[in-house]
Amino acid sequence: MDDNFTAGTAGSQPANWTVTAGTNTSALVFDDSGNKVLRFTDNNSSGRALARRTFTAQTDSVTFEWRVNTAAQWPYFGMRSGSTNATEMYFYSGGLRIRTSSGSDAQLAAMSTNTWYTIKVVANIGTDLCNVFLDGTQVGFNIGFRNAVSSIDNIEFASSNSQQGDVTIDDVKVTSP
Ligand SMILES: [Ca+2]
Repeated sequence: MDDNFTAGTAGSQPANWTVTAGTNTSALVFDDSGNKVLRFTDNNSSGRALARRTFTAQTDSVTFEWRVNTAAQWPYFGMRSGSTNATEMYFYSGGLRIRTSSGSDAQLAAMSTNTWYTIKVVANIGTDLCNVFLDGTQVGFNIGFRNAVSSIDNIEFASSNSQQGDVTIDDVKVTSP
């Protein structure tokens, strides 16, 4: 799966994604100076917009890569098996975080708001461990999944439930060996 949103229509929800948007939030294709992106707009402190894309279930390993530029705290990026999170990541307080199996967060690297980053997560479904790369530099080493799973079949992006602010996503890739 490889989606750069180029085929999308600005102002419309992206094709092949399931969007759930709370009051005063949206997830729409946006024309960013000639480059189409997926823009989450969130003006709700108790709701969010979420976009999910499903794919053929993978049982070996999955690589999930995307570019992100966030103005907001607590955007969410996840890999899932049905409704169970295998990986669950956030940006908060200047850092890229991953939620561990205990429910606490580990900060992997510094990140800034309003800056483009490429994040890549290589998930090994056999061992329930993942490696995380930020702009090509490995920042997470054999981190246990949020929950052990036997397959991965969808990814999600979302703005924050409790915070307001925009999050922009582009160049989403899901690959498997
Ligand atoms: Ca694009």
